[in-house]
Amino acid sequence: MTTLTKLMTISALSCAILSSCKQETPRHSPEAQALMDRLEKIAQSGAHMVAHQDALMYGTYWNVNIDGTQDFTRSDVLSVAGDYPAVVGFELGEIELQGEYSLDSVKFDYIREASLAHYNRGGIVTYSWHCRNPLTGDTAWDVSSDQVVKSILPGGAEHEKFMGWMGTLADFFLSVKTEDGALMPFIFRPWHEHSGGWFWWGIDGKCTNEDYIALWRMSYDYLVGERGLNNMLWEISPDVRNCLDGDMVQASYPGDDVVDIIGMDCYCWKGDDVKAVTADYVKKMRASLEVLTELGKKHGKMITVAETGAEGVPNDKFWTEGLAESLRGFNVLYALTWRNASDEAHRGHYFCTYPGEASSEDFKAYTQMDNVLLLNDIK
Ligand code: BMA
Repeated sequence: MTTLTKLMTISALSCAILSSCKQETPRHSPEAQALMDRLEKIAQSGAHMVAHQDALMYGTYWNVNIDGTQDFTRSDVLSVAGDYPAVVGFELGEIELQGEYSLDSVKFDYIREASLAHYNRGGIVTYSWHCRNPLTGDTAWDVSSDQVVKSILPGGAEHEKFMGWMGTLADFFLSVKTEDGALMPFIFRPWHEHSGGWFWWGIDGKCTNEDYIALWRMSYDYLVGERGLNNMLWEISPDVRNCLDGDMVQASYPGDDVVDIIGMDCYCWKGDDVKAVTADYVKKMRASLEVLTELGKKHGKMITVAETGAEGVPNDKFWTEGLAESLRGFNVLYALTWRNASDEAHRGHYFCTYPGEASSEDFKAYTQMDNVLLLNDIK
């Protein structure tokens, strides 16, 4: 080999090495890393962000799909507290069916626009996905078979079909672009409440820990590795039921390399004695947050309350006596109250407040506490 040929071979080899490095998707895009840094600062401050599901799509007595007010400026939190929630959750269930509307009758086009509107105002977006049952075609709550996850893993009969569903989800994510053309950074929270047995991906009888981990990692490999979606932070959020079980979280944990945030879903249940019910909720939240804090430390992850609230807010002091009391002293990034449904069929299915609602004054007082952050507080 002449010196020249040697040099050419070496340079071809280093090009090959470099280009293979280039093809490997970095864990986080610069925008996702900036979001991560921003969130870490907030998490360490001891304050937590107010978060509300579908906040810009509808509220108890309004709905962008119906009212035609598609500038996404309305929110029940804004109407009561004078500012938007810092974090807005959006639900992508049924995007896999390739229709125009989500399972909650929200246009996907509006979800994209509202996400960007919130992002452009300085807010943070999180997406959940109540994906249909790929084996039966029924809803996410169809737990008639314990073979669903197995059937969509590589080699399973529904694998191709399910990857097509993931493809549609990826297409949506790839369409959410900021003004400068970058993919909008966001938090993705798939396969949630997996500690229960009410979703087809639940480890309580519907799928094994191993298959759950395989599902998570397959989702990650596809969305990030194959589709290049490294603009998202991955959040896992088991349901606490009586109290978060740390061993359960460990056994079903997909790995530090594919998780950025560990959250928990914890609701306040119903009962005649609203004060006693609130006290139970506080107890359950605080005990679970102890466990979550330890898990967060162990894995070096931020922690959140990914879903919470009391349906119909029966205690008009729920916010100060329930939520604020639960979070006191913990370093929680955000607490997301579930949706305020607007349709007649779901009347009473609200978890936050709205103007004139019995707990609205208390909600306002809660949002005025020093450690509670609305949108303007995180800018
Ligand atoms: C549930 C309920 C349902 C809704 C689903 C997905 O908790 O609010 O009505 O369809 O979340 O958003």
